[in-house]
Amino acid sequence: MNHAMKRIGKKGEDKWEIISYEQALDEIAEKLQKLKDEYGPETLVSAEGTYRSDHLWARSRFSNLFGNPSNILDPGTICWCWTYTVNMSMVGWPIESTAPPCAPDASTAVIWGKRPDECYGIAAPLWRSITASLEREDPAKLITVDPVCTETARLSDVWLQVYPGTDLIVMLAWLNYIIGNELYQKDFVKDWSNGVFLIRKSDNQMLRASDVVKDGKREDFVAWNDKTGKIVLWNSDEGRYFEQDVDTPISGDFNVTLTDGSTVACRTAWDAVCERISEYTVERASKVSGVPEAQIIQAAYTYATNGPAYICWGLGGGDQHGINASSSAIAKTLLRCICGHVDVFGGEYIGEPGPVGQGMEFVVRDAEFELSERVLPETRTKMLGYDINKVMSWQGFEPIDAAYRKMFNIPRPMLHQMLTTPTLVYDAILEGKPYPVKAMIAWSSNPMAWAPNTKRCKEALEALELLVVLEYWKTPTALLADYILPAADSLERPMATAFEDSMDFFSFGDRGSEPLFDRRMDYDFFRALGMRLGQENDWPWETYEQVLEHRIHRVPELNYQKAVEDGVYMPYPLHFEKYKEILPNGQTRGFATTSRKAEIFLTLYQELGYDPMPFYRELETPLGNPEMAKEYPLRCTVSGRITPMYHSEQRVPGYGNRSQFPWPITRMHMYDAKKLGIRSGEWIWIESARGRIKQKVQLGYDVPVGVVQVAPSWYYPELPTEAPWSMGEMVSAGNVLIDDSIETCDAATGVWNCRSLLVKCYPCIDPADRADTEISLDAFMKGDTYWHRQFGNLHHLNETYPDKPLV
Ligand SMILES: Nc1nc2c(c(=O)[nH]1)N[C@H]1C(S)=C(S)[C@@H](COP(=O)(O)OP(=O)(O)OC[C@H]3O[C@@H](n4cnc5c(=O)[nH]c(N)nc54)[C@H](O)[C@@H]3O)O[C@H]1N2
Ligand SMILES: Nc1nc2c(c(=O)[nH]1)N[C@H]1C(S)=C(S)[C@@H](COP(=O)(O)OP(=O)(O)OC[C@H]3O[C@@H](n4cnc5c(=O)[nH]c(N)nc54)[C@H](O)[C@@H]3O)O[C@H]1N2
Ligand SMILES: [Mo]
Repeated sequence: MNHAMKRIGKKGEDKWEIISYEQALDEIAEKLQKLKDEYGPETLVSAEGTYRSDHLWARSRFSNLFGNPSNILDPGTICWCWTYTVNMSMVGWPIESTAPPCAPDASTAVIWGKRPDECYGIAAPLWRSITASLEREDPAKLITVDPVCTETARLSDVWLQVYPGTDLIVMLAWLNYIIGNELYQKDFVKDWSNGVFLIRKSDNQMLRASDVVKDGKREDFVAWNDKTGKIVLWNSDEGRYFEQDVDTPISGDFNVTLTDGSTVACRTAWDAVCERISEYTVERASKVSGVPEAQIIQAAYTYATNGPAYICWGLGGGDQHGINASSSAIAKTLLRCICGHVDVFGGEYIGEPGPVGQGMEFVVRDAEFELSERVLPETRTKMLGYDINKVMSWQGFEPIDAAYRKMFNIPRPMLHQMLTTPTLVYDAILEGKPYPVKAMIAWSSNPMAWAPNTKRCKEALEALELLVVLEYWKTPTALLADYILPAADSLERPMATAFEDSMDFFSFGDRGSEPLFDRRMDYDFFRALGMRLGQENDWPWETYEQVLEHRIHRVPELNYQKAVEDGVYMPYPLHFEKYKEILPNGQTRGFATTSRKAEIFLTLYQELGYDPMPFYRELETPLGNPEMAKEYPLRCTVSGRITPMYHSEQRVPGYGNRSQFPWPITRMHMYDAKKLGIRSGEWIWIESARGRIKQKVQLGYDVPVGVVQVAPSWYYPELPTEAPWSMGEMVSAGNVLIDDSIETCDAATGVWNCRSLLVKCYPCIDPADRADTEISLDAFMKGDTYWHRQFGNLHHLNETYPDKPLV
């Protein structure tokens, strides 16, 4: 896409008029204003993709100033942004990093549902860190958890070949083994976690200081002090107990008198966690996950005892596990905390925007640009999903933001906490529930390829009154647009990023060239639109170079040239155990959470009405859905990154990438294929209760029997754009198979399930029609073969050509 285009035909008909970018902006602004006047600013949804640029804050800024409650349709709901959020509430930092800074120095690397060599490629920091750790004199132990035999699985000391979607029960079994065998760090639990706080035995409610003393605060907590044989109160604001001489047990039953004089039976939060975990024995996990008990034990033992370890962030490790998602993120960080791997050299690094409590001489963070504080309380409650997936709405954001501001003096980034699960966006567009959504700006996003239930996604996109798409290519999503605007690419723009405020270092870069043709940066689009919609005072930076200058203005040692030439700005070396630091104000730093402790018992979840401890449920599996499994017997995971494909990108023929991966590939075990009459390399149908698609099958022994792995994100740019071809948008798209019903999404976060579905598979060509079907001698002699029958079928030709009988 090199020019702005306006639709002149019917939606999807692919008829356009080329107009100037300015005209497009004028018209879009006018239409948006009209829709805003009629339906309110909440009628707009922004659809975005995974990290394509550092311009996400500009979308937040535009949307906040527009008066939108943050209606964002974003794959971050199943990709990192939600674990970012869960981890913020547990340890005050998105500890599950895309590239763990300590990976080269780790003693144990856990690659949980991640394909690091394919995702980002072998030249990228993550893969290099892993290989560096394996090539040390004291090589790291490598643990891989993946249903597929990946490259890391092959290199691993232990490979847990789980059934897709059963990871959580394995995590819980690790915890069970580690706690049961006392392999955890008691000191950390006692001194740095909220495990010592008291909860009511009857309903697990965390006791608050306001429950036990008259002028006690709700934000403060209650522990038992063995030194006095009485309760002691925890001052969350200052990160200390209100008394000096304190020794808090991590375990025990206590009777506590409340302000109303009644007595309540209590226990420590840690005891409740241990009780919960005791349900998940290694034996139980082994049966559910298909992983031998000995392997689960070996992995858990190694993780807990072999020194500093990290668990790599990966989509198979819970990100796309529907109702088990929250619990998976919680279980992983519980493991990190109790095994003492948090913020230690070689373990899980906790970053910071800049030195805490020592002024603001750090690079301006994304969150400072977003203006989240400008969104009014009455606007916030209108967010789609506000009361449904509360952790990913303002309800989860506000307490995390408060704790973050307190520690770091700046807001917590709202890109990407405030996201709406697609189902709720479809509902709003198609059913007007809870209010009509009429407009969407899709930038760096092809929801027709990424969002669940592709058919419903299409219905929703078609029903919009205004769809604006900012793109490089004419995608299936762009085909449904009213306006397509050409986007400038990464070489045509400068950049400054700490990866959505998740790192403490910054990456900078200059542009390689000015944008060609009429292409503009996404930032330019949001700014220009904002300028037309009454936001003139809030976009002072005309160019992105000026944005970058502003980013670095607080750091004396940086200027534009230096920043872009150095490429990386690391204010100081990695440093560890920061939670133990004494701050300039004399307080112990702790964690940037509401209690300043590591929240292994999630008070945020409890406050919002969710379970504060992890628990396992079956996803769509033969065990969970035995009836469905009769019709759809195979387990399916729609997953697996491959280089050089990037989501739905790199499929346009003629650039050298498509030739490497011409077709979407489904992996299947030999044994299943033999039973099903499926042969390697042929097209097969993959059908779920939602619909069916076709892909080419690759047979082998690298997936377990009974499991198929289907490739996501496929469409065919080479097919005609007009209906009914529509670039083959539904032919092989993995997400046609996916269930988007809200009950199958994680209640707290809206995460949907792409990794454990029930499907059936069958060849696209009826085996009877195969030209090379095997013929037995016996059948041949009897004249009972495919060939004989086909021959018989030719008799009608005799009638067609009576003069020349053929048969
Ligand atoms: N080349 C390339 N690189 C990319 C991308 C791309 O599209 N192409 N996308 C980028 C983005 S946005 C992301 S989020 C990352 C994602 O990168 P990854 O997290 O590596 O994503 P996947 O390869 O989809 O899944 C990882 C692994 O999970 C396994 N798996 C599938 N189901 C399960 C399960 O239920 N349990 C377990 N334990 N494992 C399972 C798969 O076999 C696969 O090996 O990659 C980024 N990098
Ligand atoms: N079943 C299943 N579904 C999945 C996944 C899975 O593993 N399984 N993975 C999920 C994950 S983790 C993710 S992140 C999503 C991926 O979802 P997305 O990141 O939205 O990926 P695409 O669908 O390829 O759409 C991205 C579009 O952005 C365009 N683009 C690239 N760079 C820019 C830019 O700088 N500006 C603009 N304006 N446009 C740009 C590209 O041309 C492309 O068409 O898919 C999710 N969906
Ligand atoms: Mo992603």
